[in-house]
Amino acid sequence: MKIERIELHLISQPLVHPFRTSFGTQTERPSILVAVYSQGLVGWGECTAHNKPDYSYETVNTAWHVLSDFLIPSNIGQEVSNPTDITDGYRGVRGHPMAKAALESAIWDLLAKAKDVPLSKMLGGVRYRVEVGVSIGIQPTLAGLLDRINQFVDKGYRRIKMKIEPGWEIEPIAAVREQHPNIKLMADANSAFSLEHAQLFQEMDPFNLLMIEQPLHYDDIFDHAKLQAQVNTPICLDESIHSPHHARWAIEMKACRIINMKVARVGGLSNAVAIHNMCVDAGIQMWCGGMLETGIGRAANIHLASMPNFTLPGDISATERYYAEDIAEPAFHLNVEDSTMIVPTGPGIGVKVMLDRVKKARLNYKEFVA
Ligand code: OSB
Ligand code: MG
Repeated sequence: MKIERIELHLISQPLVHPFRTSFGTQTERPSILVAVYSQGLVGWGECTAHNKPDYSYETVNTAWHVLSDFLIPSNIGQEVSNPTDITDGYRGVRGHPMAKAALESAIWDLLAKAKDVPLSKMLGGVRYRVEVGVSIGIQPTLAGLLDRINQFVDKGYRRIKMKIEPGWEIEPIAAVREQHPNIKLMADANSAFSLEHAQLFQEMDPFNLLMIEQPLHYDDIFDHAKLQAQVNTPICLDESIHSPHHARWAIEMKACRIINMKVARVGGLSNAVAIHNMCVDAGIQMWCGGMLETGIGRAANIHLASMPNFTLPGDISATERYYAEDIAEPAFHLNVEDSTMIVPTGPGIGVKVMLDRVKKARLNYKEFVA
């Protein structure tokens, strides 16, 4: 099918609760929504870059630039029958995985809709429901943290991820573990520590954490390998894995036992599938990460998490945990009996984008016609 028209919508939605990680606090979530039109169908993708280059070097402005000036011009008017048809045009563009993933995901959605199958089917998904958890930001007080975690446990979440940073680690982890001796608990440092903190991570071993996520530098693999050799708790890499190459290096160097898969971080679903298959062969566990996505990105994440090697609960929470009113319907809810979410069964990502809401939240718009 021919890519007839592409739209970019830059929106911003307030988060229902501020989200603090070691790199900063988010109160508003910008997203670039990419819509690809062909034969009366529309495929949607979401770019998860932030306003600031904090989680990664990409921002909404760099992604807008790379999409508008390089990626879209190389794809508009092109015939596509397979998602990999379009990534050929990306070879000349170094880096910028979040920009690439947004457009590439929209093409996957479009092609799945053209075939009239759910995205999960195109990806080789094997589950109708996926296990999920919730990611809890750094809180002003310990009492506040326990309170917030209890709220989510009461709602039915059975896997809790807590954010850590230097000065907010052992004490809050110990306090949460004391209150919830058996819950699946993990800590995400978002690159806030260095190898000199190895002893601190050894002290975490007795808390029986599911994993420690991205303790060291955002582009490091080498030091993570040294740290993993010194701690019993599995290390999970998030920020450091940008492509199948990085995944292979991390696996061969034994830098981690688990990989957090974010489509945006690895430049698209095709790379996500390649890393998934590499992890199957290497015996590396995976789970689906989150970037506070709108219903578009969250839907894609749920489809992805239905693949066989996503054996650990994902950072995929109910819509109400992020937004008062999201731009896609239906909203996602948690199944309280087993802390799961249902994989949408409609064609493509299986959610309906509410254009009136997109327009209400919109800060910028651009259209490209073949
Ligand atoms: O490190 O996993 C992370 C959100 C923004 C940027 C980085 C991260 C996160 C989360 C949120 O932890 C997970 C979610 O979407 O619920
Ligand atoms: Mg993380």
